[in-house]
Amino acid sequence: MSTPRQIWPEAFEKRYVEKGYWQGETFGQMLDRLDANFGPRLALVAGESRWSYSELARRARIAAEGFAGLGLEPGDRVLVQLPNRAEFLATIFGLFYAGLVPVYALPAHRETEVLHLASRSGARAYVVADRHDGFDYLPLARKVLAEVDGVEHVIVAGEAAEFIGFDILGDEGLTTPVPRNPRDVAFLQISGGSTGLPKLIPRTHDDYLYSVRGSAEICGLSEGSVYLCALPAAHNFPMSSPGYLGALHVGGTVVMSPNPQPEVAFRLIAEHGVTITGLVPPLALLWMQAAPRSKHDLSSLQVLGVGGAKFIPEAAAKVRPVLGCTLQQVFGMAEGLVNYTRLDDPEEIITHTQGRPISPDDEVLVLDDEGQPVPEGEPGNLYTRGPYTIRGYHEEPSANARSFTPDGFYRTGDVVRRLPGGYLEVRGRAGDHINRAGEKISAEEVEDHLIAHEGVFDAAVVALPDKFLGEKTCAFVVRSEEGEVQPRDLKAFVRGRGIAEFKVPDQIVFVPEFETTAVGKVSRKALRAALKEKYLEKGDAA
Ligand code: OOB
Repeated sequence: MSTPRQIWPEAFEKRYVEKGYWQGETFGQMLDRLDANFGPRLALVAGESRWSYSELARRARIAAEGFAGLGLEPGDRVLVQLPNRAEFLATIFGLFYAGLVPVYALPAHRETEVLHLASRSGARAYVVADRHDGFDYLPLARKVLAEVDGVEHVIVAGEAAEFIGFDILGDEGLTTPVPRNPRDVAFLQISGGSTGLPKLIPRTHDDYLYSVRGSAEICGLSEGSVYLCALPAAHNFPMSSPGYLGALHVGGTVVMSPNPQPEVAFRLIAEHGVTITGLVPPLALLWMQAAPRSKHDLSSLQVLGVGGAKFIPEAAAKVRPVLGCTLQQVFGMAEGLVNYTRLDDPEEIITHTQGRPISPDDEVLVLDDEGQPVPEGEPGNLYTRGPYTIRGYHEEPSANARSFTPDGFYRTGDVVRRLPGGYLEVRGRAGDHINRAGEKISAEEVEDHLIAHEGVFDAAVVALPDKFLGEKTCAFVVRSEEGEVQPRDLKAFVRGRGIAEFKVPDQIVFVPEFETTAVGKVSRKALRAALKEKYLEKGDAA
């Protein structure tokens, strides 16, 4: 298993350093800086825990000592699957401090994704919670340990059973961070790409911390900011747009919400004077529905970031009247590029666009299908490269050939219009994934699970419009001969394959056959498009 790397051509590196984007700080050094600058200030509120910056640093240094004591070496990968709890921050900063590389899994991931991420990243350890959301992770941990070569240690937040508990991890704590090159990969994020299982996105200390600083500034963060982490902390959005890292960078406070539901989040907003948070569109809609009836005082909230999927202008226009705060649209991707509407933009821009890039050196191209630039205002395919956008996934030669141009632009798969001032409006997507409430689901991955059922001859998975989720998954299924399989059997079967619940198809439609052309099978892409069109034409997709 090769060590993840991320390399920009020398001329680009030079420019990014000269312009002050890459400042040569590692995450380990960042922790020391935060401790020195903000020691007694409140860094984190999570459940019963209230940690100052010094306390966060102390916990992270102890965890770092523990990780190092397990024999993990600088650069080793550690799979982290933790919900929004205090241990999340102690773990990731502990790993950084020990020179280790977190690989971020979502709490919703199950066996299939976790085994894949552990083996693909070459992880040597797995940090996981005992239970969350009614799911017991310990049997999964046993499986990872037994089945993934290379994973030697499991560290558990909560009841550790036979595994290593947080309480016995370290003792005194490391006193200085294990040195890393700021150009080294700091962590691996996962992509929500359109083919197969998630790909690994290597982000460096230099590139990522630039996006954190840039985001903190654009989002108006200061020492008085209180950021509510409502989405799963492993996501790029709550991590750095501006996220908990942005809030910590400026000496603000992070409040962890165990889930993003209004009844939980509103109480935290009122109790801790939350000033800013980030949500995917369906949750923003839910909050707007719940706010007028809520007994909690939400008046501290100044900024609501909404992103991950398209927020329609009609909904966007309601944010200020209903929640009394400024909407900030966020169009980002774990691969890099993040766009924001600016807080002082005219209302029209805030409600109708998905913002403009963080950096003057974010290069954005909008091209037609032949690779030619389209005129401003016309829709086209978005390509980008820049000081915090990766040049390739970890160990994915064929995906890299598809997803990156020879001169290093990332093909985002998004169709956008570029408007005056460099603002982007997201129009749709060329790629074949489903964006279900901000969760990206690969059609191919779900099809593979369906086809594994003996009652299924073939399956094609498409996105159907959904008022609340934005998109929902619909699987068109051709039964095998004499097959009797029913939708609920198929859903149970797919769930039983150990995948994240959000990937289980929302709807299953049986069709007698898939049309094929004279030359044989049509491309999956064309097939999905044809099935969807036919289904929507019938008008019963509501
Ligand atoms: C965020 O990151 P990912 O990696 O889960 O997904 C990226 C994709 C984009 O390529 C685009 O297709 C879609 O999600 N997307 C949006 C959007 N924000 C993301 N589509 C329409 N409107 C938006 N505002 O989703 C992510 C990462 C950082 C910050 C925010 C979101």
